[in-house]
Amino acid sequence: MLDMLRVEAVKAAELIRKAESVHIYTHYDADGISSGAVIAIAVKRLGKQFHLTFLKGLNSVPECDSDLVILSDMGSGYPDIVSEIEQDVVIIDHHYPIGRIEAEDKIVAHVNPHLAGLDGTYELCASSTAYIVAECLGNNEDLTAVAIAGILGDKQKIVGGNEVVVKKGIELGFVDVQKGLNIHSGKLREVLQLSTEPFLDFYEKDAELDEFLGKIGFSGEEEVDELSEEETRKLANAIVIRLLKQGAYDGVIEEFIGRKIVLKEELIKNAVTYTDVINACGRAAACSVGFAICAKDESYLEKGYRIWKKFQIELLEEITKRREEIKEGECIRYLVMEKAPSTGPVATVLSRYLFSDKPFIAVNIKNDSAKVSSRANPRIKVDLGEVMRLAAEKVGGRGGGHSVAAGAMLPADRVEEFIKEVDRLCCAMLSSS
Ligand SMILES: [Mn+2]
Repeated sequence: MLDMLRVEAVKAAELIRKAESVHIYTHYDADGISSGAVIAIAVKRLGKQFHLTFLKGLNSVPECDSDLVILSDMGSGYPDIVSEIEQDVVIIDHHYPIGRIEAEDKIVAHVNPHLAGLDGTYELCASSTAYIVAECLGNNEDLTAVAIAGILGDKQKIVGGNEVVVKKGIELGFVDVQKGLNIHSGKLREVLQLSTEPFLDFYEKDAELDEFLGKIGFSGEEEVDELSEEETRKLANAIVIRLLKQGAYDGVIEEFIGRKIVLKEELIKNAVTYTDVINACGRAAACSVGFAICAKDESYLEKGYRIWKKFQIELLEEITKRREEIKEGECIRYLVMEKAPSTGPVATVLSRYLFSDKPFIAVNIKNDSAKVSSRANPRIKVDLGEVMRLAAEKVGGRGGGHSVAAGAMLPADRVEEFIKEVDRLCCAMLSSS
């Protein structure tokens, strides 16, 4: 099924082999960091030097001296910028490609599942696509484990292309899928309290948590990884009931129940924790720590854990505060914040676990511009990538992304107009579906 994608991956691998120096530009989230790491490690194994730069987005032509530019988890949506790059370019991305890349004096290898007739929204992310390229560069099968951080980080499914990658990791002993729950390892009480995937709404709700634990016969001191099958089942049932009561999207249930993924050779074995730590490093402007963990540099592990815990508590504080500020449009829910520490993670949790019946739009105003994160789920028949693009264009901004997760940037003084347009577009899509 990956044949067409491999054709382009082979072309990318040829460009990488030919290049003397490589500069990788990647996104700062978990998928960006892990895809950047997969490619960087594969390049290093060829004995080549690489530069790695983490970007929030591809806003201008990257300046570099290397003779090959690799864009990872970005590039497909910016044909104008890619066209202006002087060097040969490898794009490893899963965002929907738009426009046409003009490659007059250079070679462009564009490895994107959408261009190979594959699903880039749920079935292949940047890191699993990067793994397909790494596979063409040598014996890099251990990097299947690193790629899992991108799959989980981008909330994709282990089906299609992702499944091919994960299965390879299992076959060769780098990944193990065991019966259990897809939650963090550690003491049950702390795991439930700090969890945001799934978000169980126990943060600073000790009495409620005590009651929850008491009802199913736990003290909270149990180690999650040591629960018996019967205990795990009991816990899972109680969590499902709680999730449904609090308004979670029911698709999240199958994501955390039944199996847990173990990365046998990585510094952090629990795949959920591995992903979360890398994601938190990205959000905390410490991408290099996340990268170091992907590259198995043990000296960064403790720092990574520290960053993660701090990030998790800040996120929970932010959720507690912001859920009171949510407004309702005709067909959407939205949140307008000023100088909030983050937009995407809050929008993700609120839209998945508390308000999953309508598209959710979070706007963060900083100085003159507003950053927008929008979220939906497959039950809501809207294409947020398209909504963000059209609504942002209308107000002099720029937007796009996936159907269930998209974003935009726009002038701060036009937020109101933008929200109205988003609402109108969502209503139109919902009524025509
Ligand atoms: Mn991605």
